[in-house]
Order: sequence, then C-alpha cells, then structure tokens
Amino acid sequence: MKLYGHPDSGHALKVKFCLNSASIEHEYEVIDIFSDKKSRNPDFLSRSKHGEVPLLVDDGKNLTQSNAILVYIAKKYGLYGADSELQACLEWLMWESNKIGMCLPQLRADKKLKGCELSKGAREWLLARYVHDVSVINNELEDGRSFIVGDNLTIADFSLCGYLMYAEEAEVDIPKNVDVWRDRLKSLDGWSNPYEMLGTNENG
Ligand SMILES: N[C@@H](CCC(=O)N[C@@H](CS)C(=O)NCC(=O)O)C(=O)O
Repeated sequence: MKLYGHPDSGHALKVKFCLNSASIEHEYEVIDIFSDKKSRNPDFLSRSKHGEVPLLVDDGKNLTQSNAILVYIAKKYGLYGADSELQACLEWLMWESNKIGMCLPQLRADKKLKGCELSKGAREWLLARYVHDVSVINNELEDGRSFIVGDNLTIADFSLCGYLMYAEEAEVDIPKNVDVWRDRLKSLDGWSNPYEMLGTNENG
C-alpha cells in the first residue's frame, strides 16, 4: 500500500492519520502540489485521476478522494465504523466535503499560501460559513460524546479533523467542544504534527 500526500494537504492528513492510527503498514511519498502538474512524478500522474493528493495505491487499485479512501480503508480492515456506523459516517463524510471542507481550507490558504489571498468580501463570506459549520460540530459534541458519531472513533472523525488540525493557521476561533475533541484525537497513537507526518518520504 502506498500513499501520496503533501504536508499542506488536510485531505492527505485525513488518510495518513487514519493509516497511522490503525498501524496499517504503508509507504508514503510527498508530491509537490505547488509544482506544475505536468512536472509531477509520472507514475503518480498516471494513477491519480485529477493529479491531486491524496492518492492511495493498493492491490493494483488507484484510490482518490480522501473521504472515499477513508471508506475503502474502513471496509477493507473492518475498522472505524465500517460495520455498525457506516451510514452515520457517510452522512458526515458527505457533509464535510461541502461544509467545513469547503471554507476552512480556503481560509487557511488565504493566511498561509502565497497567491491564495482572498478579497475582504470573500474572506467574510467564508468565515461566516466556517462559524456556522464549526458550530454544527460543536453542538453535536455538546452531549459529551467522545467522538463525532458516539463513543467510538470512526472515519468521520478523521474526515472532519483534516483541516481543523490546521485551524490556527486559518486564524479562526475554535469552539470549546471542538477543541476538546481535537485534543482527544491528538492523544491517539498515530498522531503527530502534520508537517512531520506528511513532510517526509517513508519506505513502508
Ligand atoms: N476532493 C479531494 C480534494 C483533493 C485536493 O484538493 N488535493 C489538493 C491538495 S489539498 C491537490 O492535490 N492540489 C494540487 C493540484 O490540484 O494541482 C479530496 O477529498 O481528496
């Protein structure tokens, strides 16, 4: 199994954190996502449908789209909600991809990445979306549950935390329950700083 990612990619972080947390052996290669697409590793380009990370190669299959990859891992290994919580996980995965995953990455890029600066109006609009979306997660956690679907860690947690683990770089507020939940995830085996986790090539 081989994962391709980049240290600035919260989408790649979801998958890397899930694999590390489950102690699933894999190789890892960094792809320079800021380089011209055509200049990227040709083997990677031939396998990644949109030339994007994350890409997971397993058993001759080329798997793309972070949330779909999480479902693949959960099903293959019977982990993280694959058996009893799959429907609830899928709901959060779909929610993530056009809610928190469609404002927080842009707010972070605005503050962190050259050439990704937002106009004032665009930042305000995305910030309002973020405040709404993060409050949805915060409210869900209000009953004191340990993880987003309940007391068990699922792929929905890996999905939702992808960009929330970089939230400070976006210069946004993190509500209390979300902060506690993030700390709980950071205390899991397999967690380390995203730049350490995703910045260096690994050979299985
Ligand atoms: N919807 C995709 C998003 C993947 C994505 O946007 N990847 C970015 C990094 S976060 C990328 O590879 N960008 C480089 C490019 O498009 O050239 C997923 O969930 O995996």
